[in-house]
Amino acid sequence: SLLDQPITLSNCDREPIHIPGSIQPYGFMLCLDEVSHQVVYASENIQALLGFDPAELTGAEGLSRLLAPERVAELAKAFPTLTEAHLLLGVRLEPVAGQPFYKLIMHRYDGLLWLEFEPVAEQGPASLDLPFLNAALSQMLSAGSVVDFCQYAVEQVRGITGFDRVAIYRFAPDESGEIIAEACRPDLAPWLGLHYPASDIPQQARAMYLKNWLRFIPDASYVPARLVPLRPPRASRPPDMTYAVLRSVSPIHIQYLHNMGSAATMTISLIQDDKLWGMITCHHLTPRLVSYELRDLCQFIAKTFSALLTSKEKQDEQAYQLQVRERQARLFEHVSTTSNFVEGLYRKTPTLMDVFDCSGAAICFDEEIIILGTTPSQPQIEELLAWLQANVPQDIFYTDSYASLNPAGLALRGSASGFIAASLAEAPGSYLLWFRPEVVQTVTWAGQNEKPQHLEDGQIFLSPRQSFEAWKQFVENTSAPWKPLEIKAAQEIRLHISDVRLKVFNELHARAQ
Ligand code: BLA
Repeated sequence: SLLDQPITLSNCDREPIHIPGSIQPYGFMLCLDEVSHQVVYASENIQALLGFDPAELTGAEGLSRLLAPERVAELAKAFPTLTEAHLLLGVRLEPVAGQPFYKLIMHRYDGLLWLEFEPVAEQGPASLDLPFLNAALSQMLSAGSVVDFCQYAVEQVRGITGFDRVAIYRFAPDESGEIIAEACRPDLAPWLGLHYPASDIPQQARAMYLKNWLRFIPDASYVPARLVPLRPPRASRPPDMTYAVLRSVSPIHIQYLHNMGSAATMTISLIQDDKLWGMITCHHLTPRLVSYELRDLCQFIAKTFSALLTSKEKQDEQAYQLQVRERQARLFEHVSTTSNFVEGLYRKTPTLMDVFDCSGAAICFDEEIIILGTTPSQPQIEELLAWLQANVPQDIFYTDSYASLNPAGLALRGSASGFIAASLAEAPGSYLLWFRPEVVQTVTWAGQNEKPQHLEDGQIFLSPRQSFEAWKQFVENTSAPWKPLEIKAAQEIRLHISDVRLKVFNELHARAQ
């Protein structure tokens, strides 16, 4: 099997996590043939939990070993209605006295009826709390920005579940992620703002999380219980646990959780336009059993979040657009009220670099270079101007990876891995420049300051540090991408300056005549 081989960043995507053939043993599992309703698989921990051999569940009367006859009849009625969606029932097991109360979570998938039995958690209310949901929804609707929206969601989920830490992890287009909101115990070091590389969550896991919104690991130090075939199964591979609650988690991820110091986690997908936008991730320092009902409530919050997300992102975009327009208008006012347009661009705030997000800007006009914020050095800017003149015919040019176009860009990663250049009309060699540094240098990577480690057998030690090194190579010399509205703003500034210069020129010309 794959796990007998050393795990590397490149074979991680191939671990078949949907068919582990084992479960987390805090509950137990039966799989019934969807046609004959006979028990095909049973988890081996039935022996330990209930005190009898799972083989006793074979035969037509199999379920009667577990449940009272009325209950078996009730289940049989529900079987035809099952789909991939979970159906939840409370059950008391028969005939052994002193059994804990179990919940039965059922679904249909892969030609099987899945019966998962989960012991009832002691803590927490079990029923739907409508006033809570109403208040939670009102709060989410009222959020004026994506960040507030995320903050409300993590506080709600922490309020419901009591996890030590609840965070929202948002994916970037390159599938790396950032913690953008967090609610945690005050004595824990915050993760807010930390970035994690894409390889921490491999592709097949991302695909599964689009189908199954919530994953729960109440005790990460569990020993998996095998799912044992009680009669010859139809498929030659273990059954597909994509929708199973008790699915045993990848041992690689379990190792990762140990290294992270997490004893229990719950993770819920946040999905936008059929893509994974992010995750609500909950961590606890000690094992923690959260009831199915409360997990369901959290899933409801995550689905509501997902449904509202696009409108919140639009709000952010509109607020940014408004801010850019307003600053641009004030910049134009400075330019119009100063005799020299160059001075209008930098003497008063907002300056040229304040209109949209950038780390530095330069006004290169008439052999003179005026710099604002963090920029390359004067000679480096001169070299850049020469490159632009020789290679770029467009009035507006932008890149988020200058080094991929010109090796000279390798020297500019701290200030200008990306830039926008607007040539000034009727002034060859004159440009306005906006700069952005390399992303790698502007974000904080989880585990960045840890030493990379290898296990003795050559396997990688699963800490964020290891995959950080791999990730870095992909994104070196790249800045954050320029937004269309930023490029448009640069274009408008260019045109405005052209207008102002033309007007001044015409006035001078008229006076001269
Ligand atoms: C899964 N890795 C995951 C999941 C998360 C992370 C959230 C999903 C777990 C779930 O839904 O229950 C990573 N968790 C994080 C990160 C944070 C967090 C970044 O809380 C930040 C705060 N993991 C590695 C490497 C490999 C790897 C290098 O770091 C492979 C070589 C594998 N991660 C891996 C696998 C899974 C996973 C296989 C799937 C686990 C499963 O569902 O079975």
